[in-house]
Amino acid sequence: MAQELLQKPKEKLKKPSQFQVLLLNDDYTTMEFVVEVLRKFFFKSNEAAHALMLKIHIEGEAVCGVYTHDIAQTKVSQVIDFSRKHDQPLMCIIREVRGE
Ligand code: TYC
Repeated sequence: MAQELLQKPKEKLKKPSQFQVLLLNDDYTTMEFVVEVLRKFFFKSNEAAHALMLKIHIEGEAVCGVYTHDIAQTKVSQVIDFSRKHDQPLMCIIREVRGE
């Protein structure tokens, strides 16, 4: 048998890359709507959603969750679809977590 077949495979399993999902501040989306989005798509409590909404309002953005790429991208689509259906300009983006 060829030597390579006798060797154990090198167990180099990489952790899947992680992606932050962020909401961005704007001047038009209502605070109530952002709280609803944080509860509905990121499963935040009412208090946590309110605190996070205020952080975004003051600082311009905040991380709402961290996921693998497919799930992060799905969150972005869900939030943007839901927002446009309700005539809100809310923006949601993903950002890769670096250096893991
Ligand atoms: N700045 C918005 C307002 O004053 C509220 C807001 C918060 C909008 C967070 C977007 O991601 C956001 N109505």
